Amino acid sequence: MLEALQPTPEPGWVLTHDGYSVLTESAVESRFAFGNGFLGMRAARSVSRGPTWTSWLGYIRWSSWPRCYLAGLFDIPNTDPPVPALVPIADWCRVRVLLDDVPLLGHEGEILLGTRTLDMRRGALLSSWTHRTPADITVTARELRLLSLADRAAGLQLQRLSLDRDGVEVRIEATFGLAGLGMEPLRLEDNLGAWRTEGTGKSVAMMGAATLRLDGEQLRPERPFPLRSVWRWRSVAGQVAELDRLVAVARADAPDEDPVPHARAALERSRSLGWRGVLAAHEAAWSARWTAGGVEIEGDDELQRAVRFAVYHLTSAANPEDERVSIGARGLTGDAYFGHVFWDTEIYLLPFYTATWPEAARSLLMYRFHTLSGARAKAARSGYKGALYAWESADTGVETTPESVLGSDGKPVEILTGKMEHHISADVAYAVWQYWQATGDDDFFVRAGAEIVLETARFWASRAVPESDGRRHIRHVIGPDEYHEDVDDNAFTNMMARWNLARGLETVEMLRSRWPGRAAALEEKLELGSEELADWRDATERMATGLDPASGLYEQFAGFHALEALDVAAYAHHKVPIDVVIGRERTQGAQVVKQADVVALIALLPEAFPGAMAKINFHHYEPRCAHGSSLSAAMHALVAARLGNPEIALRYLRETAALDLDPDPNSAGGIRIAGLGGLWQAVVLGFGGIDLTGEAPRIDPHLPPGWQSLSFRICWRGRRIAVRVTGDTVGVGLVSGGAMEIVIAGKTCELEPGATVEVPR
Ligand code: IFM
Repeated sequence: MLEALQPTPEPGWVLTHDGYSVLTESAVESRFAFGNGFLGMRAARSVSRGPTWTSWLGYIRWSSWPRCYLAGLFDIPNTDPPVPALVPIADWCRVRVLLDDVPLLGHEGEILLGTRTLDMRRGALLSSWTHRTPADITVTARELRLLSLADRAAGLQLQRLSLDRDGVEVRIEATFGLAGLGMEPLRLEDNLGAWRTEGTGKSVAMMGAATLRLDGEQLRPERPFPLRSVWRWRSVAGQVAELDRLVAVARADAPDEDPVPHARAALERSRSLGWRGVLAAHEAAWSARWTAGGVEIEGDDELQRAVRFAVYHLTSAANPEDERVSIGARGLTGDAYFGHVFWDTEIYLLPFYTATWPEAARSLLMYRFHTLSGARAKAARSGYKGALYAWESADTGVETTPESVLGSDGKPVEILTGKMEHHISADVAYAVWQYWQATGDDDFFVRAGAEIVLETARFWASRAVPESDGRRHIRHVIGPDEYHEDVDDNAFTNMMARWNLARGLETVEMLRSRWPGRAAALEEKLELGSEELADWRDATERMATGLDPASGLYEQFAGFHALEALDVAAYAHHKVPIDVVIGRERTQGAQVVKQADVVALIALLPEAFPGAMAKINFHHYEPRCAHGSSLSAAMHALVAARLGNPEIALRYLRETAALDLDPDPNSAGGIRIAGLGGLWQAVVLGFGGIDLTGEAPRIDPHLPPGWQSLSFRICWRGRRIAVRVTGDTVGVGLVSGGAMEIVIAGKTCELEPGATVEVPR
């Protein structure tokens, strides 16, 4: 077992945290979280943290927030307002150690060593600690925990423990902590637990199988209670106890479905492999993902580590096998935002999955297909046609944004994003289109994607109202810049809407010419007639855009330029967001942007910024941005990199990297995964200069000074391509798939299977 507990030796593949602080523990637990898109687990200590059930936190801080999440397991808790939230499942890694009947607890005695290591290469959390108890017994232990990427229902825990004393009564309990919190028990027997959510009628089954060996000899457990194995022995100094625990988890979404047989089958699979087999399969699955999605930077260790951390969490968050779930704003690493799904997924995460893991991208988009009915209902309820996706979405696609939250003064603050942040509908359509372009997955497009594009286009035509000035306007919205609410003609929203309408028209044409049967069926199902299509055309032609043709500048929304000019940089040193410093009212009256808005539009629709327009708009809006969201810096980095401004790009990239890698207490609620997706985009799409939107991929890199090389792989229409950019050359190899064309630094090249082309930069 000892070998399995050793971290990958290369320092660039591991993150290490020593010690323990009540102030940062929760953030460390997020940062070092591990998962497989079905299950996610925070990196809380498994042994010595003690119970964590206190509820009143007036002047006491949480030190630890142990949580295991199961994607899609939503229920509505007793909160006000009542919005669905992920229900935690049992903490299957909990181990209690009692020495002479005294529990080993972190806040008692002295922790001589306490190190957690996130082994990103192996997708495993490793720990080692040495704890001297008040009775002067020293316990030394090492641990590995993982959630299998090879079999998403499976988890594994290995623990190796020894004492420095003879004659101590040792008692080890492998339990399931917090079991059934917020759910009603259905079954509790032997090594099986099953629970059901109270409101939504979903259920979860968990099974465990634990073995303990003492100096290699298996010890018989006592089974005093379901889901608890207890071993006792009298210690001999230096004697090694090795615990291995397999766990299996299954979810059922309907009240008449039983998850137990699925959990049982999963446990059987793991048992037949044994823990070594489970570990080996998991490591092989991670290795395959690193080959497909890894990014290598020579010449910048800090960003190398950051991009690896990003790929680690992005890989841990997705599940290509489940079309009914998507990725929440904090993945499965924390409670913030209750597991809700935002535009973050389509705009910040999808590019990574589309380019490196198309199966995962497809599932995420299918989630939007399965939640179309929720989006249709929201549009209809708001008086519009087509599909208006929920700003915050859980499992059904119904809008789940809380209508108000408590402000710092204890008074409720109305949340308008659920009512007004409509660009989400175009964002979903955008991701569908990007995926389809890059993968050529016609089956997806014809079966699901086209309907999303058509229904969202239909929404925009009903949303953009013709007015007496001859334009169609989209009033009363919130753009990505959420500091300004209830604005008219947000350029991001209107331009994305126009793009969505144009793709809707293109979809109709394409379906009619390539898949006439499907076109007829869809047009009939959606009752889409020529009059409506003419209206879409009119909306694309007459959409208000806020563009001043003389200056080339888009106005972020109608009236933005007339707001108070503010020296945003003067507030950069504050630890809290600018709207807290200057107040909500002043923020709303000022030219201060919460996050990339027009700048995000430059990234998404570069064709809307010909010639010098991209630079003009970037340099206008960049100084006005206060980066009050974790999504912002990465988008600025991407645009700056594409514009060939590596200095600004690197600055924003380092800011993004710091978000969850630095000891920032804001990570306590989970890692900010959109920032991580943005980081990958800034490196690969920005510095790497990848563009997968055309009939052939284009590569136009902008390597920053100091980087000797940048290497990564991407998928394109069934092929896998390896890219290596150096200061002088761009090398591209076709790793798998048939011959293709690729445009490298403006030069069209033929790529043959197995061959590499190298083009001078
Ligand atoms: O979706 C974002 C939004 O753009 C800014 N606030 C946080 C949300 C979730 O990450």
